[in-house]
Amino acid sequence: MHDDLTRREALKTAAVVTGAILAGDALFIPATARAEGGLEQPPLPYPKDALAPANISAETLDYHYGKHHKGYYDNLNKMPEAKGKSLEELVKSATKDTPLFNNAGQAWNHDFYWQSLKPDSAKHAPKGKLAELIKTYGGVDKVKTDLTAAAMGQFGSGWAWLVLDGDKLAVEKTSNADTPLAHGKKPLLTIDVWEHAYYIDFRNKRADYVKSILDHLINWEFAEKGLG
Ligand code: MN3
Repeated sequence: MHDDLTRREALKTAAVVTGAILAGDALFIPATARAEGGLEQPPLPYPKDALAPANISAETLDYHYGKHHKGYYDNLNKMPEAKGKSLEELVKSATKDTPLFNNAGQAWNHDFYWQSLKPDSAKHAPKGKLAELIKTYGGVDKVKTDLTAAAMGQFGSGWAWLVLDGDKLAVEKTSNADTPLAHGKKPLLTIDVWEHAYYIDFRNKRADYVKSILDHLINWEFAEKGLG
């Protein structure tokens, strides 16, 4: 854990130098900030056991962050066509359903997913512009109900999203590595519904995993910052 924190501090310093985005204590570094030496998987914004009270175990994060997510970065760094480009550029420009798009989309989506979760976030209600947009949408409970429906309605692997579409909130789902970023929308929050996200802790019970996230981990502050 100490090494993770040290690394995060070093990346924060690098972010100040290169103009990367710091979202509170969390770090979301556009890959342009470190494109020289290839794309680098950002550190988790919390210790690996931080989500355990919400039943997402350190073991899950060992595999999900340490194997699956890392694997997408490793794959990208072996692809000549990815060289010198930021992750966002790759997601927006690569042809869908190619290895380049799939690995870039998955790397980006997971960066975003880790930031979409925050230990003990149930204490924090949406505020400011986000609270206004949610009111127009129909309320926090409607956002949660619709995110649950999107997560449960995604057949097979994919993602459930809260996005800004024009000037309104929308909830949607994407398959496999697809992402609203590639469709001109602004992602605000995401829930990974690939089985690797929940199978260790929840086995086949995707609904329980989604409920645990929405009850305990969904990071409204990150969504607020995403609105700018
Ligand atoms: Mn995943």
